[in-house]
Amino acid sequence: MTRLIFLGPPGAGKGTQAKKLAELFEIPHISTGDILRSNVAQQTLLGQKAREYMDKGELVPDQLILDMVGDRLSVDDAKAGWILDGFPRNVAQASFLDELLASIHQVCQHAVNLDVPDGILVERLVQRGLKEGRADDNEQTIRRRLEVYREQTAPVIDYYRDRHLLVTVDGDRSMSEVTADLKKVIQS
Ligand code: B4P
Repeated sequence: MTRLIFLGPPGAGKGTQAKKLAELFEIPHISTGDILRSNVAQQTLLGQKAREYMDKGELVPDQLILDMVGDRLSVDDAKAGWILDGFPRNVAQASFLDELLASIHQVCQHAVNLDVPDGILVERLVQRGLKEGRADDNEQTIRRRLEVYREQTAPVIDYYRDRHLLVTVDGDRSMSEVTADLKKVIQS
C-alpha cells in the first residue's frame, strides 16, 4: 500500500509531485500547507491563528497541527493509502505520527527527501510569488522559511534515515523526470 511522506525544503516540489502522484495512484494528497491555507481563506479560528506564523515563514505551533492531521488520516479515503506533504516538519511531529500510525495499525512505506540547492529554491518560490501572489512567497519570508527548514525540519531526515525509511531523490530536474523517479520508489 502506498503511504509516503514527502520531505524537503520549501520549493523542492513536494506539493507539485504529491498532487501528481496522488492522482496517478488514486490516493489522497494530504498537504498541511493546503489545509492551513484553506483555513486562512475561510477565516476559521485555526486560520486566524495560523496566518501570523505562515506570513512570517515560521512553523505553525504543533498543537494546531497535530489534531488536524489526526482528523484527516481518520477520514475513510485514507484507508487506501496517502501521501503526506509538508508533515512532519519537526521531530516532535514525526514522533506524534509514529504513535498515531501505530494506533491505527498503519505503517509508512518511505519518507522521500526531495533534494534541491538553495539558489534554485529561492528562484522557484520568488517566481511562484510573482505568479500566484502567495503571501509567504516574498524573498524575506522565503529566506526565513529556509532557515526554519534547516533548524527544525532537516533533523526529520535523520529521524527517517535511522529508521531505514529514507529515500533521497534529486529534485533539481524537470518535473516529469522527478515524477518518473518517484513512481519507481512507490513501485519498489
Ligand atoms: P507548504 O504549503 O508546505 O509550502 P512549501 O514548503 O513552500 O512547499 P510547496 O509544496 O508549496 O512548494 P513546491 O515545493 O511544490 O508550507 C507553507 C507554510 O505552512 C509553512 O511555511 C508553515 O508556516 C505552514 N506549515 C505547513 N505545514 C506545517 C506543519 N506540518 N507544521 C507547522 N507549520 C506548517 O513548489 C514550489 C514551486 O516550484 C512551484 O511554483 C512549482 O511549480 C515549482 N516547481 C516544483 N517542481 C519543479 C521542478 N522540477 N522544476 C521547476 N520548478 C518546479
